[in-house]
Amino acid sequence: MHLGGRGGLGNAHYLSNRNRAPEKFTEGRDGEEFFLQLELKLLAEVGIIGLPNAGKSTLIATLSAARPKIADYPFTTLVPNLGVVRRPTGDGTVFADIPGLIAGAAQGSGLGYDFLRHIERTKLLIHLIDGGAIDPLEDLLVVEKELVAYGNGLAEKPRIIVINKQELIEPSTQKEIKNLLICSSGKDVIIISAAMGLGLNSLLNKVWDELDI
Ligand SMILES: Nc1nc2c(ncn2[C@@H]2O[C@H](COP(=O)(O)OP(=O)(O)OP(=O)(O)O)[C@@H](O)[C@H]2O)c(=O)[nH]1
Ligand SMILES: [Mg+2]
Repeated sequence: MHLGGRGGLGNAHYLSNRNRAPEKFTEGRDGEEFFLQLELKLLAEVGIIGLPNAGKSTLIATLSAARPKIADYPFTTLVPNLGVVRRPTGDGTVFADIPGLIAGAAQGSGLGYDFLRHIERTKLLIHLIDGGAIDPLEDLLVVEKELVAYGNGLAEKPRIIVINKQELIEPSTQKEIKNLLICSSGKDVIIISAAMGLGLNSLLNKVWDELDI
């Protein structure tokens, strides 16, 4: 960025009755040059976080008019997607789907670190876990560890834990996973299928409840 310096005084400034043709003037000052780094943080009220492939983009696509890329491989989402979700009152609430987090994200691994700062200003996190994963509890812990490592209050932010891909899991296994996650996190856990549209009302009711605190 370049800021011009103060202008000098021209000879007209020194014009007087006694000096009708002044030759005096003063030099202008040099300008200043400096670099400014401006950072834009997204303004979303709700952030959707989780490991790659958990179904975060599928969820925001189901809940809003956002149409992010969805695919069966990790790191499909490279930049955050915003979507507006309608409340029962008709107001819109902005949700952000951020790129998948992996172990070490807070130290710069994967894509998630750059985007963790975007959720610093959200009021609530939806922590999505693939219920069909080999070890959903481990998946919960990996992301929780990153929230703690990143700091800036992310670990203390209100967070709803959500198991996704319900229709892929046997009902008895659903209960088992849910109990494990409740015991580990001390929080209530909701099961949904973002792809089939199951459990979304329960999830949204919880979101609106939490946002009204
Ligand atoms: N069976 C089933 N598959 C789902 C569900 N939700 C998402 N998927 C699938 O899971 C895969 C990953 O979905 P995405 O929405 O791209 O996952 P993501 O969490 O955004 O992934 P990244 O952007 O890579 O972090 C896709 O093949 C989806 O179709 C679900 O409820 N049930
Ligand atoms: Mg995605």
